[in-house]
Amino acid sequence: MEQGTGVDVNAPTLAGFVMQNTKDKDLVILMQAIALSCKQISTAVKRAGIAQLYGLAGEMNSTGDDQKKLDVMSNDIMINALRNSGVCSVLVSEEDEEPIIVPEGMQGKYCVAFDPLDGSSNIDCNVSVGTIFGVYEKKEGSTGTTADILRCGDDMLCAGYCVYSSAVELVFAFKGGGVHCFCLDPSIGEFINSRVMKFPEGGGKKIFSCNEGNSEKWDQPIKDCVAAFKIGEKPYAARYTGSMVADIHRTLLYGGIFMYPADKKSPKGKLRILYEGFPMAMLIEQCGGIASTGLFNGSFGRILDVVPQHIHDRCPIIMGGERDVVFFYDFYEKAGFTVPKS
Ligand code: FDP
Repeated sequence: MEQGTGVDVNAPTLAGFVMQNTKDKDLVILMQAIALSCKQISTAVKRAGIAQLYGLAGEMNSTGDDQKKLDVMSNDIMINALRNSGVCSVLVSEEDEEPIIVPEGMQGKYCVAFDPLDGSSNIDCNVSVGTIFGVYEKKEGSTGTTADILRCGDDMLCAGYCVYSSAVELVFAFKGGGVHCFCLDPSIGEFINSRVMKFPEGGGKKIFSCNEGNSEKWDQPIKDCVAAFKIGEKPYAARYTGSMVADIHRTLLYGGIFMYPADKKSPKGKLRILYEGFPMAMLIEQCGGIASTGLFNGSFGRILDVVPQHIHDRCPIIMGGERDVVFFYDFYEKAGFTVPKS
């Protein structure tokens, strides 16, 4: 910090961090494009009331949800930034039915799946929303096709999210590395490395996070597990914003478990694999937690092992600290299922 000025002449910026850790200039360019998008989306979210951006755009997106004006704008922001970055070949967005193949002359080695504005049902009431992304490297010799991105989560190179809240924080990890948080410093318009993310020692706060309105359709062991969260001398606290980014951000920082399980009506759950399940699973695992599908197609597996068949495929999600996911597994074990051993 330069004395008396409040200016850090050696600010640990996102670009500097990526460069130092990877020496990959293309990845620096990619992260700069994502960071620029997040800054623009954050500004749009903040000005939504003034700029009349609340409300529906009048269409439905690829997965059948009503599109909000901010959804459409955030999608345009991401696509423009990534397509023009020169380092991407295939883009998959929650808002677009088909993958976007970058024109040949502008292609680069990365493929990005993203949800430009997740939690959009919360936009109009000013609850936190976010952007989620997962990055793959194009297969050798590929000219950029869907096959470059329809791969298991373990093939992802890096992943992250940006949460638009009282502060704007971008959280991301390289495969196999730690999880780092960058806070947007509005005075210089840059994301600055602010903290390392890790599950609290011992599991942290006992919090469960799910849409209990769906409980009638859940398996009996999930119903039993959630009932058990609520009893005893020190029951779990219930926290659910309905914005995955906000719920996962809290889970990583405070501890607890987030669940969007399969149910009788939706055997694949609700959340999308490529741009919700995979990026969050990578961050949860690298923070020391467990990211499971719960009971899915007859068994329990890691989310990162799933191979999506379609770009908008869904999978059930049970993720959080080890203490709490193991607690969840116990109810299936008691019901006679074979569950993973940690
Ligand atoms: P939204 O529909 O508002 O965009 O998949 C999107 C998502 O929000 C997640 O962010 C959130 O966790 C979940 O859906 C909420 O679903 P429910 O409203 O069914 O609880």
